[in-house]
Amino acid sequence: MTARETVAVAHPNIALIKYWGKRDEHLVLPFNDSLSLTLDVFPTTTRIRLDPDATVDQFVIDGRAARGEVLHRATEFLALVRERAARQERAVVDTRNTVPLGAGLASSASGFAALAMAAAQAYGLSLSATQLSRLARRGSGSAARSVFGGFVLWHAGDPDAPDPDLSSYAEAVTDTRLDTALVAVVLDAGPKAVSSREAMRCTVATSPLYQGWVTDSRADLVRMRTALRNGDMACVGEIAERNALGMHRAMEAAWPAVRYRSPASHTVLHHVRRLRKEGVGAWATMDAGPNVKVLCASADAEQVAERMREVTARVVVARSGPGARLAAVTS
Ligand code: 2P0
Repeated sequence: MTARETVAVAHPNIALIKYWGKRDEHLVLPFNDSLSLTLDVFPTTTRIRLDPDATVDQFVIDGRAARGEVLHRATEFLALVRERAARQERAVVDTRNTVPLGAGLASSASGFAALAMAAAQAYGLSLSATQLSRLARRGSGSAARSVFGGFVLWHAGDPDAPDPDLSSYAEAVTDTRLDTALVAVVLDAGPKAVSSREAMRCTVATSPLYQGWVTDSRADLVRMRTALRNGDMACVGEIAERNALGMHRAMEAAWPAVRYRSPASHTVLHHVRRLRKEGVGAWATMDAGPNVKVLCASADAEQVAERMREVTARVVVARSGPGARLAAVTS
């Protein structure tokens, strides 16, 4: 038995152009490109050690043995890494999230990015960042983006390519100096009623608004890249808010309807619009939950956070953060 341990750290990311819906469930290939900001808060730290004597993988997440769907997805992911590395040993994995319970900052992105990096290293796969993002994608789509820091573009890829898996990966967007912040407004600490995986399936299969949203997202991405290059915060904010609200409208038009927006979410969205009318540069985005994240220029973050505290006590300011990294390899 080896005592060699690999430790990796990754941060969550929030999409400004969203990923919602897979055209290939197995390979986790999305319908559209997405663009995100990796955050500087709430890292996930994952430790992995291979155990040649073990017959199953062991996962402890935040001090508790993983089970059910979480364990299944993590084990399938390690099986993929083992297949690529032509190795057999099972692993002992310990993952610690620092995101406060229910803060609405997805831990599956940071979780699978950290696991991909730690597992690749532990099983002896030498991967470039691009290859690592492809691998992380197989665990959870949004994890492909957390491999990189700052603004990140995830290419949906080409379904007709000889190997579609190779065509879908993330990369850093470096042609911008826009210094943005995301002010997370935490409304609900409870677990979500419908998983995003299930909600995506339902939206793709039944929503009359879905294909229109995908088409809009492709145009949004082109305009967003120009706005980032120009350092145009207002344009970036507007595109992000419209893209997120369009995604939620598409889900809400599905059958059965997927509703992540609560009455409290609408109160916060209304408050953000009120701030804009007062001349404050603030734009909302939302993910698979009721919490709202408010995008603004970094210089305005404290003012925006203060104003958001008028509607809720729990507000967290995040800025641009780093990509996934190896923290240690010990023996
Ligand atoms: C995003 N979300 O772009 C979108 C917007 C939530 C709303 O990516 O099924 O956990 O594991 O690939 O990555 C959440 O979905 O989904 C997500 P899977 P994931 O950030």
